[in-house]
Amino acid sequence: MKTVFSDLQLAHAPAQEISDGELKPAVEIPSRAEFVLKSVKERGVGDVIAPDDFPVRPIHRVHAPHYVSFLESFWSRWTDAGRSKEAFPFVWPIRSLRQDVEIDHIDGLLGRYSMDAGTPLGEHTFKAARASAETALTAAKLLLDGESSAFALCRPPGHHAGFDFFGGYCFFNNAAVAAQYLRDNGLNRIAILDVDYHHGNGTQALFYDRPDVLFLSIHADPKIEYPYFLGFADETGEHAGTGFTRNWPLPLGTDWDGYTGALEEACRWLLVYKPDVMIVSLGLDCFEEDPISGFRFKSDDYFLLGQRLAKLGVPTLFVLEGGYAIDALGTNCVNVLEGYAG
Ligand code: SP5
Ligand code: ZN
Repeated sequence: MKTVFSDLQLAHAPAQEISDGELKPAVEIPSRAEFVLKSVKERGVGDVIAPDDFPVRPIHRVHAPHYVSFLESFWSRWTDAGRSKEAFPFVWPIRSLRQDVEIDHIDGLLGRYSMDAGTPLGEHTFKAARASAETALTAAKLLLDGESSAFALCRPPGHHAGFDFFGGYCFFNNAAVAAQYLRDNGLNRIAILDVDYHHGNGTQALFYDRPDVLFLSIHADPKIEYPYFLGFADETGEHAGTGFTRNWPLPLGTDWDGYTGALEEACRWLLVYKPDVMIVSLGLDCFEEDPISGFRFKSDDYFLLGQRLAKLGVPTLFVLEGGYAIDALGTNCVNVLEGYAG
């Protein structure tokens, strides 16, 4: 299986994040990607290739052009305003505030275009996020060219980012950009299986009313875990997309045995849907030692996950999402890929 990776993705290097009422060292950091890359090379997963250049169009197919421009121009506007450190949003246009005013102040814009205060933006965030999306696009192209699987080593991750907002360490929704690209290049049915510990709210929202992209997500119960406001079992799609979203919220402490029931149900939906390609939003934060998560996967369980997905017999694009137990991240990730490859 080929891996797609770009060094530009390392340029987004947040120092701190807001968590538990404190500024703490950021967990979504460049070494995540470096550890995964190291394991991919050491364990001989396959060739590692750099992404192709893409026009911005495939990103605009998923994200509002004004949102893309906001990210692109962010750093110069931020520094023009006299700021020099990484940025955190701190005000949002919620219910009783007006949603319809045109914002021009950079602090207002940060709130307009975000969902949380836990996602720092820096000088190189746009460059890295764009490279991350192009990494996913290049991997998608490998499948169009006849490969039966590919691994997009994406960073920053993507599944919390939506049409016009960032959050949850995500800026462009890499899996969604890849899915739309596959649709735009002749494939009819795409399934996204999101196994990140957190619900993929951005991905779900992007495809909620569409039957051509099935969204399946297994994650920590949003009653007690980020992102809190989406990912409940009664969210199953709307309009033409009714029935094409499925959510399996699971309790804190879930281990592999507790997970397999939901995974089997998701696999049943996948077999019924018969996608041309399955995209796996591959978060590795269900791991027992993940510093911000509450599931109990062991490293060996990730082999089993890869093996189970291989049994579906569907061309598969793996897109890296979360996972913050840095030391084990490469091992866990390549365990999935090896389990899949057999
Ligand atoms: C892609 C991805 O996995 N994004 C996750 C974003 C989670 N952001 C919220 C983090 C809250 C951390 N709370 C710390 C709990 C442990 N004390
Ligand atoms: Zn996550």
